[in-house]
Amino acid sequence: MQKPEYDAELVHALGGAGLLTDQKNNPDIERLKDHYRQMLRIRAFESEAVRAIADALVPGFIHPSIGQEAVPVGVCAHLGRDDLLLSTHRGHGHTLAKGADAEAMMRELFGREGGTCRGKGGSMHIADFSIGMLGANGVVAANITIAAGAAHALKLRGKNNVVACFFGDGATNRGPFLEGLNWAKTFDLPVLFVCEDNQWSATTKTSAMLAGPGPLARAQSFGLAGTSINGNDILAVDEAAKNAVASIKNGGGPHFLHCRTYRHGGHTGTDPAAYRDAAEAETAMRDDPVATCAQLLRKADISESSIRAIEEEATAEMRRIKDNASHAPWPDKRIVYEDVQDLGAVEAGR
Ligand SMILES: Cc1ncc(C[n+]2csc(CCOP(=O)(O)OP(=O)(O)O)c2C)c(N)n1
Repeated sequence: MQKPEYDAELVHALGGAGLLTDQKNNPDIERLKDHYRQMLRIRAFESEAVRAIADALVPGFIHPSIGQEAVPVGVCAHLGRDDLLLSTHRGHGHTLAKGADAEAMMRELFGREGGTCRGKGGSMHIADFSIGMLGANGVVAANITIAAGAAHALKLRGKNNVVACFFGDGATNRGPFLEGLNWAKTFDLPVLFVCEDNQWSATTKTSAMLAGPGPLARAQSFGLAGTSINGNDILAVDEAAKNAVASIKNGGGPHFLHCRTYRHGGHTGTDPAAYRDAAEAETAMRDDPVATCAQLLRKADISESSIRAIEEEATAEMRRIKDNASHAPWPDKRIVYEDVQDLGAVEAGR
């Protein structure tokens, strides 16, 4: 499904796509509804994917981002088709928000024909170059240096596009974080680094292994401009991403967005997160991006039935998609030898 276009007249009245003023007091309702829809689509997609694990439909691991939906939705609302995206092991939300076909993604999770990567990659390797999505990545922080490289290519080609690179708080403890940010700032490359700080690195509390004041300070130490925001507040993410993308496109160099959020479930779709303090989880989950957005819609006098209709539509879409994907055929075994880099080695049986 394509990302919906915004109403042209409305966009014109607001001075251009994404250039919204005074969002807090006077939010653009159609835009807010669209954010709500996209967040619910992500949540419904992942809820169906988690159910599909129990149905033995998912051969590999999945890492749901339920609870973190405002970050990809608010950021990707400012990306055009020719802007690029680098994602992580927890990448469904980023990929959907960039406009990927949800059924192709579900087929990919199930290893079926018609999957984003012809069923050969699974959740952690989804890529869709047709929408500028250069890849999820199962190697923590490895996408950061790839993003710097992609942005360098854009700059050398004289393109006025940005690369959005999402990663977790745990990734900021790895070497590629240093390498990627250093390179991006040295050459003033068009990268928006988005740290989704959900406080956890798999089963370890990130604060237990983080020296210094945290990810934003690390980015600032390289000279990057940046901000720390409540990543569960869709308006805050929308506003911060708007400013960051505008600054990058005006030649301001790389930008760092530190988004404080929370992973509602465990590390993977089957992890019960028993290592987590129940009181911490309960408090954090009260700041739910979807519920907060629904509240904003209510405040703007959107009826309960309209709000529910958006939710029901997203749920129905993803149920249908899961059902279709579960009936999709398996790929022809021979395609395993296609799309591989060193075909000579494969053919020689090495
Ligand atoms: C280089 C590397 N080390 C370890 C792992 C195992 N691993 C997978 S996800 C993860 C935690 C990553 O935490 P964070 O970057 O905060 O992302 P989050 O899972 O919270 O989205 C770890 C340690 C890995 N995939 N790659």
